[in-house]
Amino acid sequence: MRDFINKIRDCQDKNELENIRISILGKKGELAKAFADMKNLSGDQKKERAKELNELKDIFTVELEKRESELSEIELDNKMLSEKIDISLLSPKVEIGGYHPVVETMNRIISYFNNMNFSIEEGNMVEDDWHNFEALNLPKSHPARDMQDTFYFGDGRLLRTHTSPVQIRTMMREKPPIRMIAPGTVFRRDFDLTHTPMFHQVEGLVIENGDKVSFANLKFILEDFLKYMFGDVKVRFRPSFFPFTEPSAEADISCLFCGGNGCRVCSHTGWLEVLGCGMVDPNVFKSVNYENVSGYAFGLGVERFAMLIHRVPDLRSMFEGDLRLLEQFRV
Ligand code: 2NM
Repeated sequence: MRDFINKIRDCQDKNELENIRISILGKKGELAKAFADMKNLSGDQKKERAKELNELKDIFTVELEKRESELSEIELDNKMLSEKIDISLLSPKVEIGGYHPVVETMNRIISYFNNMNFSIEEGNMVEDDWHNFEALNLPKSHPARDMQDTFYFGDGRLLRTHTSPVQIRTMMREKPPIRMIAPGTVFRRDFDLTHTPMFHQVEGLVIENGDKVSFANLKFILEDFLKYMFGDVKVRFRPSFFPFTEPSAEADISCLFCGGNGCRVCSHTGWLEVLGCGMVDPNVFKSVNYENVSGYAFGLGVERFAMLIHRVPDLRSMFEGDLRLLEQFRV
């Protein structure tokens, strides 16, 4: 009997187990034989033997069922193992893009003036002499109109050299009060270490009826703006000249590289020039037929802002599309 139990427990295969079952419990199996052999026994012995054999039958049945379910489990485990799919395979790497530093800086500038209730105006990159120069008090002999600086199409059209024609068109389309900025691409025939033939500007214009707008208003908003853009810097205004403003000024911030002590970047002055501004020249108002108004205007180069904010030393890196630079601006 021990032999049969061991045989069942050692069995590794369901078919073999079935054969074992038949050899024990089958019609011609060992138990059937043992029952048949009882015919020679006397009444009491027969009863005793039958009880014994029935108990054996129960034991074998339990053992067989136990082994059967063990083998089923092993079979299932093997099946699962052999049919396993490796879903851990890596999918192709997804490259996530980001804004170019110039666009990001432009968006930040726009966001400041948008919050200050300025409208965002756009115009055309292809302009005419009147909107780009004449209306802005740039006399015919002014060096900024020189063939050297402007891309001309030869038919009276040109690529705008600043976004100021947008201000002119806005002033002619609307009437004061005006509170606008003009962000956009501009073009100049200039290409060296610090100049590229295409770059980006944001110019701003505020006009009110009467004499409500003063240089103090200009100073306040531009100082606030520069601190928003550059953080904890000092701001100063220096007298300057532009044909379209009078008086004119340039705004400097304390050098971001040396904190104002003087270094190569700020030419040992402690200051960095960041924008031009002034009170709109009366001749500009004459061009657009405005009377009895006051206003200020300003303009800045977005590439220069982006370079200073991100401490990028070479302007050309803003246009090369080098991923080693751009990857650092991923969102
Ligand atoms: C600057 C500096 C100073 C300016 C002037 C005007 C307009 F159209 F109102 F006359 N728009 N932008 C201006 C003034 C631009 O850029 C350095």
